[in-house]
Amino acid sequence: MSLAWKLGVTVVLFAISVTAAIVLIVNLLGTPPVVNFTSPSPGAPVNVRLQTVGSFGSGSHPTWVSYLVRSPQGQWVHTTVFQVPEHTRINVTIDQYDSGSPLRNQQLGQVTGTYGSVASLNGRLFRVINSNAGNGVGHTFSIPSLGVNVPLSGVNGNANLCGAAPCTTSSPHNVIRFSFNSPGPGSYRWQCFVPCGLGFLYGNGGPMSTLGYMGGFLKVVA
Ligand SMILES: [Cu+2]
Repeated sequence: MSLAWKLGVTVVLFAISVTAAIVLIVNLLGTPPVVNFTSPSPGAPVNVRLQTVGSFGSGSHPTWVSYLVRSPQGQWVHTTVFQVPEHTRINVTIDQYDSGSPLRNQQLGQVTGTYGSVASLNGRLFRVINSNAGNGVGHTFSIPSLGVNVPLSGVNGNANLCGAAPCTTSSPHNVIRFSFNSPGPGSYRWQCFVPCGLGFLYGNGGPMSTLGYMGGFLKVVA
């Protein structure tokens, strides 16, 4: 092996490792915090509360739609990553503060993968939402690998909507509740399937493709 060849290989390997290090650092820095939910007693249901806002209102993307997670201590955290125990009933409450629109795919108007394949909207059970009527659907909460999909009804767009997170229940909102069983340990991708990234190509860029806004991970631990 000539010296030039050795040098060349060294330079290439160095470049690859530097690139890998940069990618790793960017990813680590870009990962939103994890909110950890534990059972009050072994096997007992876990209560998770989320909110969806039409515009986050501050930070690097104030105009973006976003989910937030309320910590067990009652603090709203700007993240979409939360952790639950395995094989446990997860009771989810979502305060939905955003307006809605008709779904492009009506199938996403169906509630699937939850206890009884139902959810409740402001206390009333439902199995499907006709998004072409009323205020449409603002977002969905969907965990594709678990078959979970819940459409979140929009609020009246002409109302005085909350424009900065965290929103409080004094702003117009819908309360959606449902339960599902957590699976075995792993990291499960969840996301909204309404292309709600206003101003991005087909609505699928920006918040739709950024962790911490319209998608995240359900982390399940033993
Ligand atoms: Cu959305």
